[in-house]
Amino acid sequence: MKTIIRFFALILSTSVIFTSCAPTGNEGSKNGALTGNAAEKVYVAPGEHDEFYAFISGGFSGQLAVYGLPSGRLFKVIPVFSVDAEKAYGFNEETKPMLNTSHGFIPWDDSHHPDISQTAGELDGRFVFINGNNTPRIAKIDLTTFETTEIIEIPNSAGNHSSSFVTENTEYVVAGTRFSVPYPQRDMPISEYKGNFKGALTFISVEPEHGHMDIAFQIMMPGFNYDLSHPGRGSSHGWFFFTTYNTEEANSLLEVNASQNDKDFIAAINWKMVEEYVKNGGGTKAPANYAHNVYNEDTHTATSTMKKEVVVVDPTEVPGAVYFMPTPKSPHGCDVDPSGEYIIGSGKLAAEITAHSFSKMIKAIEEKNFDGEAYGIPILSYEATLAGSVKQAGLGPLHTEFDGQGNAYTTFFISSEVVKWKLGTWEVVDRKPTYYSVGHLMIPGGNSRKPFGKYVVAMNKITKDRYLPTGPEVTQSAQLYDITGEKMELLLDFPTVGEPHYAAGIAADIVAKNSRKIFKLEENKHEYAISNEGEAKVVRNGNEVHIYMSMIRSHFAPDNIEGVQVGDKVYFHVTNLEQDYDVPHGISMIGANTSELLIMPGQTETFVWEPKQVGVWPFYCTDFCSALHQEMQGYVRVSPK
Ligand code: CUK
Ligand code: CUA
Repeated sequence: MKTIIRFFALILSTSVIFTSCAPTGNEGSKNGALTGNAAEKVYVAPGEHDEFYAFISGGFSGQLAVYGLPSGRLFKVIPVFSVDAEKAYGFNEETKPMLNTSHGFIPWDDSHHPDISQTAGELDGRFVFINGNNTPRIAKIDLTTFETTEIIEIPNSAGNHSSSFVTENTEYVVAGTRFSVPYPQRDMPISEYKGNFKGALTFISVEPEHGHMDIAFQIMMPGFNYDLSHPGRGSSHGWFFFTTYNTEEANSLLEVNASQNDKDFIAAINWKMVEEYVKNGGGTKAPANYAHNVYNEDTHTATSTMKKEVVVVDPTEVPGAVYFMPTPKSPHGCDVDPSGEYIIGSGKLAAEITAHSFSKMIKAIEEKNFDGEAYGIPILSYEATLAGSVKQAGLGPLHTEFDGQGNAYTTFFISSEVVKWKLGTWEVVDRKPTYYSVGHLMIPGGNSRKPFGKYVVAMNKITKDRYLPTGPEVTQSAQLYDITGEKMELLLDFPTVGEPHYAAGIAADIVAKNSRKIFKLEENKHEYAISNEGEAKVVRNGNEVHIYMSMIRSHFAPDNIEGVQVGDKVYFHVTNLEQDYDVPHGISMIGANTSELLIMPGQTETFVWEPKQVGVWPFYCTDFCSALHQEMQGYVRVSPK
């Protein structure tokens, strides 16, 4: 066994070299399978709209990018976990609280897995949830405004990776810890990891009307790494599945310490049972410290609240709620097919894909077909839950999506390809190379009961020669394949923002019809809003100066401001009085330690300026808004103290 492990470890560590050669299945040209009418299939004529939205995570950019499919056109980068100067996110006073955490203001994160809210197992297009890995958080983006409207921090978690997937009525958005850590966090020797660290699986309830999030409970699991997760659906609704690795509980994963076990587990959680247990007073209210940040769309202002308590559940307290299913070789992806019957675990150190059967799992539980236990949690017999496996499919399987027509599509990182195979017969139907080293893939709706099985998007880790060179750093890349035929067909490469991990796609009409165009001025409840130029004013309060300013094509009011002194803290509260769609104005000040504000019609935003030098300092509109845009300007006179 050891030799095999070393072999895979070698492949993994040298995958870059492998993939820079022609990947398996490459038809010999740089375009792989490109056929004559690919251009036609991705062409969206000027003024026409795309058929799908794709929300592609930004990875280390911390953001979420919105693309159209099939064109691959980038529409918007939604700031989520990182500050964004273009939209003043994390710079203006209104959104700063969104990035508050128990560690203070954190201007960055690593965003991986977007998931769209569901009703009855189908995408409803109301919200996108996405995880921040580094300082564990889950964000919610409202798809009427395409803005981040809520962020909740996850206590007792670290490397919040098996997140943020939703149950089929969006009862919960679920977050699993990648790293197990001491619980409660404390100063202790790292070498005492085994048996002492815990892995928190967090179920965040989502209130149906506005989608407000609240941590319902955390299940404190044994100290493994919890890598990815997916909800049960259809027949398996009520369950949630998590891949694990490092079930050896090694505190150092140098060498391949952690991959000694031939099989790790998929943890199966009956969350309905745990929910019931907690409703009946089960679990322990434990002290915790985490931020809950909510953006209010009436006041256009976010508030951050520190929460102090969380309900934790020891899985052995709820017999029958948690099981382990042995799954070969450090499974990464954990994917559930549209019917809910098959749970696919992809052992990233394996050459095959493992499918568990949900109905067999239930039978094995009823028959107590166990193969031991781990920390009091029953381990189901491998043979008892196994539905089948796709043999010799490729090297390094990672993630699987479904087309709703009985086919599954799995990415292979090491052999750099997407492999199409059949659920139930486990035979490979087609394989196409990716350029290069694919991570996740996405079929719009592929993580629901009703996939829109028309395209698959592969998100690649390595780009190399696919675009014009741009110095040492080249863009990361996505590739679009047509999957309507028996064989996949490569249609398009397009660059991505940051490192794309997962993505979520949805038919455009479900979202577009609810997209909000404007905020009404008379409904603006911002503390410093004004509703007409007559209300514009400058108010001094000690060394604070509050400017209530308006903007409308093409002037500011007030536009000449005197009485400001060096050492003052000057607040610009600026309201855009426009009531036409798509007429923003922008503003900033020379030397202001912030970004510009780009203010949409009917909204108010605030920035702070602390002038350091006397003089008469101009300001101007930063968005070309009319023929008189260059006339949209003003002055602030700064006098000595
Ligand atoms: S992970 Cu990136 S390729 Cu964070 Cu979903 Cu598998
Ligand atoms: Cu307002 Cu340019």
